Amino acid sequence: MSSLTSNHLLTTKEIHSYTGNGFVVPKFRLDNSDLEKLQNATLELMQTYPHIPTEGLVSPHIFSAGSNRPDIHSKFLEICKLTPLLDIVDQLIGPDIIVWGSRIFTKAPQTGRATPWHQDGEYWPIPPLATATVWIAIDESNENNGCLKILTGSNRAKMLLPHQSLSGKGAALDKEIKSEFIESKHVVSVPLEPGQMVIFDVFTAHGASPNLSNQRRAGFAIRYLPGTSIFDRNMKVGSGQDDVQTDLGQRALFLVRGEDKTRKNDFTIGHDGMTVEVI
Ligand SMILES: O=C(O)CCC(=O)C(=O)O
Repeated sequence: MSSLTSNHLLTTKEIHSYTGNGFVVPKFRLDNSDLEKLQNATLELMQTYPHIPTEGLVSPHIFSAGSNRPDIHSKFLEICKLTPLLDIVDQLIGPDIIVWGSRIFTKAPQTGRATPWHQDGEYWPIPPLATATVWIAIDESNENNGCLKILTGSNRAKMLLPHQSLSGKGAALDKEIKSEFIESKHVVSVPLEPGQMVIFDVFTAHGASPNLSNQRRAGFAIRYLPGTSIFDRNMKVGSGQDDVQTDLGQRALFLVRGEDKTRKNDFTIGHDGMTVEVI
């Protein structure tokens, strides 16, 4: 833990909300300067890579081939490494923390697509399956512009629900949980103000409605892996989406706190700016 005051830390009740309901909205939020940094970096990212659909800005914290703007990428990495964020993540997944991914999820006004119900674990090559996602609101995110929705308690069994393919249907993700597993009485919406965040587990089912409003809805999701899990580049999972390209085999990992307890994670791959994924 850092030597800051502990005001930003989760209470025991909030930690129980994460383990029992699958998510928590901490009282900590980005201060104005970090929020502005995130908002400006997002704008610059979109202006620098206008050919990438804004829903597909994957891992902007990594400086990769084709990029001539390391300064933008380092701003995202700085957000990933904020001490209060790491302190909170430490409370949820332990003191050994690896950033293995991030993504900007933007829903443009009126055209932003729904996010199909899914569990992230369905897509990720991580044994044992673990990750806490910190999803930070860049814009205000509410019922009208497609805030995140969560199926409370879906994390508890630590099992993946049956997903079906959406391939070729033009959906924002290429798999969704079969609808009979989404009981509306367990669905909660998570509206957030800019700079606020929701943290959810790798087994937590979530989705979002389309953005039919005139207000953009963008969020920055950071993926934190405990040092007791392996990011396995040989595992064949992932997305078959054609409008979002990712190469998990070349993904750069960043040890941001503690140590890699598995001693099997490779922190050299993808750090040379020569990878072809991401942006
Ligand atoms: O922002 C969204 O609509 C989806 C976010 C999401 O699926 C994720 O962060 O895993």
